[in-house]
Amino acid sequence: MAARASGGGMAGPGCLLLLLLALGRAAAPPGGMLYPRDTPSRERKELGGLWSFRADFSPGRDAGFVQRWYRQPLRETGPVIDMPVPASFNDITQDPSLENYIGWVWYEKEVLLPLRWLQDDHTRVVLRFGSAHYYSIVWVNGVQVVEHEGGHLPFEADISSIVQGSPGIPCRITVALNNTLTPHTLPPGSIQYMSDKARYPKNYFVQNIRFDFFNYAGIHRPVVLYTTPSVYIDDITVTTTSSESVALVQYEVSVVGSSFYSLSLSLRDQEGKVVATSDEPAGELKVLNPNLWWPYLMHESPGYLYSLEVKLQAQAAGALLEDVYTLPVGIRTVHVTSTRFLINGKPFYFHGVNKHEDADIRGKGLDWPLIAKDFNLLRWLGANSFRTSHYPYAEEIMDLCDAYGIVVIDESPAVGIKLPESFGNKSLQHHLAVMEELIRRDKNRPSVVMWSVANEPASQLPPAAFYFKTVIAHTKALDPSRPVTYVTDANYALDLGAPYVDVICVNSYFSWYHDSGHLEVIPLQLTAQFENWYKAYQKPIIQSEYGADSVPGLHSDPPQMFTEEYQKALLGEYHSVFDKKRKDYVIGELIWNFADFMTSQGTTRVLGNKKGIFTRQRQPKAAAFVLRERYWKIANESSCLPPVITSHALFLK
Ligand code: GCB
Repeated sequence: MAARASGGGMAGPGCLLLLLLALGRAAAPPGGMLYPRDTPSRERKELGGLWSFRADFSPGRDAGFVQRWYRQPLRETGPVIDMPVPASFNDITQDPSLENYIGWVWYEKEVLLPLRWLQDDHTRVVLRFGSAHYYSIVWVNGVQVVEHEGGHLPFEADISSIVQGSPGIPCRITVALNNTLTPHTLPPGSIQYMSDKARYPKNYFVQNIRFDFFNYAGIHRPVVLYTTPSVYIDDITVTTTSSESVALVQYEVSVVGSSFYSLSLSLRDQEGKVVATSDEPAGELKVLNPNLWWPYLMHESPGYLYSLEVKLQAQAAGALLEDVYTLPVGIRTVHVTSTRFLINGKPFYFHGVNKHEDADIRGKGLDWPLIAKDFNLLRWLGANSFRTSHYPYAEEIMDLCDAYGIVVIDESPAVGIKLPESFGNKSLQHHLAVMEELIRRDKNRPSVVMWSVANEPASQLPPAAFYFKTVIAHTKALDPSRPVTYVTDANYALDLGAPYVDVICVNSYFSWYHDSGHLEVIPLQLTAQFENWYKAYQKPIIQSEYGADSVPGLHSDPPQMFTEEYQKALLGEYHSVFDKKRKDYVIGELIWNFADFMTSQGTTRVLGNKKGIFTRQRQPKAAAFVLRERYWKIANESSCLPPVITSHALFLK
């Protein structure tokens, strides 16, 4: 895709230098970062709602740091507006300069904590952000507690010593957030100053990006405060293997705060019956006649989850502390052969979608009605899988994939890596740290069957070979239990990273970006695409993107580009080739895209990308019905269920 410029603004050149210097932490921050849950020993408090907000429009975008806005309530340092959390800030007001803002914005929330959290030395209070895009610095009562780079993964800080020192007064949380992308961020971007004074105002600059979605920014996912005892379960890692009659759940528990503790673990089935126990920090739980975790439409009760309850007892300064954490566990295996993708030993065909976290008004902010609607649409469609294009999705979404049996290709935010400078050591170190954060977050999820380390990097450039060899080897070392891929652009004849992936994922847009309007070339070109890739690598192939834009309500027969008929006809041509090749080594098809989504403005985008089979408001276009018929047909052919399940299976769960 061509470079895309988003936004425009005026600021002194010095300000961005300040930003670039600030960005650059390489290692993943420590800690297990288990998802905060209410348990008998832990409480959580949601901080969603309206926060105070100000974008720093000072010429250097640095007034907040110069004047130290974090030292007092934000309203005392200038005007503030109400900003919802979670949400992107871009589409909340009528102000175009906020929609396209680049630089530091400031958020603040004051919250009163329960006294019982503050009076007990053995209680740990943690502040956690599900995600904030892109670079965050957080203060509590004026004291900096955490910095985090990256817009799609959680981060947290132990704030006990700050809040316990001042019980009874509200705790003030201040966040400075910067959405500037540089050649070394993920995704990368660059700032371009427009120095031609005849054409641009003084100090004018734009943010250039080479990915095709709007660079929404803000506190995108839930912010919570939660407690644990001072000796606590920091992390749990689970992997599973199974035969027909016995499964083994290998686990490891890590504890922080003391070396003197005892553990008790029990694995319960969905009826609450204990099926295995242990009191070791690491080991194997044996489950007889296991209920396996099956994908949606492959079994009448997909997404079977056991509960692993971990109880910790420890002595600390004369007190007996107890911590309890319960982790959902799905028992399943994943294997890749040269022609097949096997889940629990059975061939799995990905018939699914690519998505975005994207909607009117809230942008990329987590929204429960939208999440519920999307899962209902996925199941209506008969989709058994999706790829988290092009960044990790919210943990709340991933939880539902685990529970409903929706299979996930879990993608890192490495999209739009096109410039040689984004393949250097600084970018590489950051990419490795992001893979660590992603795997730490999602390693226990049965729905995640493969890691995707990037989308359409310029993998024909010489540094790509070393770069991807390193990222893929690191990913496999972190998680030997799952295959790894990255998603390649069919246009790159030479792909230097492909030798290292387990599955070839390829995106192509025949009769759209090439041979526009000529649907008749698809059979030839798509067949050649599959045959060439298979001949070169003998690895199974997923068509990880294909599609066409359609403006809902636009019609023409014979089909013309941008009509609903053209989108339908293009899909039909692709499907005939898939049907031939899925007998051999093609193991999946993921439509681009589930729904229309917002992009930067440009001559090829009409209020965003219109390749959705649903509109941005989640209404079906004609193509949705084509896909629905196809997916249910494939499900009926390949499932282990009695033949002819209908879409009423939707109501099974
Ligand atoms: C692609 C990209 C995706 C774009 C899509 C398009 O290859 O991976 O992010 O949105 O093409 O519609 O151009």
